[in-house]
Amino acid sequence: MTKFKLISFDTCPYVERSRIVLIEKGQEFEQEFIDLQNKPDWFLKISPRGKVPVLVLDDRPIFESSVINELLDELVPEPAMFPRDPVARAQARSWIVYNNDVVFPALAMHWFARGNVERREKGRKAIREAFERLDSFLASREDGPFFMGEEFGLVDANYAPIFTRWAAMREIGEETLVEGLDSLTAYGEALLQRPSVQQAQAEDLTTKMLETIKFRDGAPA
Ligand SMILES: N[C@@H](CCC(=O)N[C@@H](CS)C(=O)NCC(=O)O)C(=O)O
Repeated sequence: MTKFKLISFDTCPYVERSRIVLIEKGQEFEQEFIDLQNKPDWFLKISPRGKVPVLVLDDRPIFESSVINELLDELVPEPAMFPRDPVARAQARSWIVYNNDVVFPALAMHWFARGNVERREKGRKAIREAFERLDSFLASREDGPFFMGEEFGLVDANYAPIFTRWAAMREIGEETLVEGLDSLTAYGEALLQRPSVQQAQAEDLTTKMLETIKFRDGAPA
């Protein structure tokens, strides 16, 4: 029996983050996929916000991807995915909060604009601003190729789903959002080469993303 059970949704980027961490930690895990349009009662009981991922560990549910990932790093200490130095660790957490609170909401605004041109434009502007900020941090660090240096860590698991969705952004002509941002582009390439990032992504993710964007575009605003 596997120790970890992840309540999942195929294309969810937050679930993808936890899958990356479980793979990096070499853990076998079970996944239970649920229909987010028709959430089962048992799920609503263990997920106060009705969101995936939820990690179920010995019948104890943990929600919020960032919390799940820190827990996994504590439970399975090797390979360590957070810097040991407390200041660097705090810095890593800060950039995770930045991604959760700024970058992902901007991406979601763009992807789910539902044909609302003004909303899509607002999302695009917010993405570009956030990307410029990330690029300047990445350009200022002393070593790479990952966010906090040579080692792949929790910040990287947090940011990777942006880049696994980038092929879909290219398809819809949004590749200019990274234009001139060389450090961010190089960082994205390093993430996409990571085996855990490749394994964690949903099959046919690009096609599914494009369908989602199209479906949302057709839906009433
Ligand atoms: N802050 C949460 C966000 C999770 C999230 O938004 N998950 C989406 C799917 S990608 C979800 O479950 N949405 C269902 C809903 O909001 O009804 C995390 O990091 O775990």
